[in-house]
Amino acid sequence: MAKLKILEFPDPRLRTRATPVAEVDARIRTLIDDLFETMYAAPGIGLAATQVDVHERLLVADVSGDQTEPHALINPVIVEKDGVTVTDEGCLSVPGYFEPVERAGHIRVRHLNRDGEEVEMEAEGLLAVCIQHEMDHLDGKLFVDYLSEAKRGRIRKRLEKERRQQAQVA
Ligand code: GNR
Ligand code: NI
Repeated sequence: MAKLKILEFPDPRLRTRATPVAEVDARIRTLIDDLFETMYAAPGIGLAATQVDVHERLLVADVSGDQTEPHALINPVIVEKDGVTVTDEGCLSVPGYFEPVERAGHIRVRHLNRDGEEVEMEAEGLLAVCIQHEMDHLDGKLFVDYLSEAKRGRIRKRLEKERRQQAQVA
């Protein structure tokens, strides 16, 4: 198992559109294990492969709070969505910022599981929000894209400044 480095906004690699996983093999299962380790260590409730600079359609999520409900979704597609919910979202790639984002409140997602089987799952509440947030990452989209350009610009400036200061002491 390995903890991976998480890319941070405005890194242009976060804008990459991921391509489908061709085969669920040992490499993909190792990547899933590493995504869980990285997500739990952060700590976070979800992580997309895009965030660790792997541009394949794969995400993990666990909103249980005690690491008891791990979900790994490969090539996910939303086949049904309804309702609207607004959540204060954060992102491990935008550390320190939380802003309200509107999402569907209930979704049905078709995907491959870690055994390569095509399955569907339903999600609502925070898990539904998290899966939609992760699927956005796979398309190169971040929650800050739903905010005003002014707000996104301020966040980008502050994160760039922090990064420069970190580089000075490192
Ligand atoms: O840890 C995370 N918390 C979170 C809170 C509200 C809405 C979405 C999320 S996902 C985030 C982890 C992350 O950045 N996943 O891409
Ligand atoms: Ni995120």
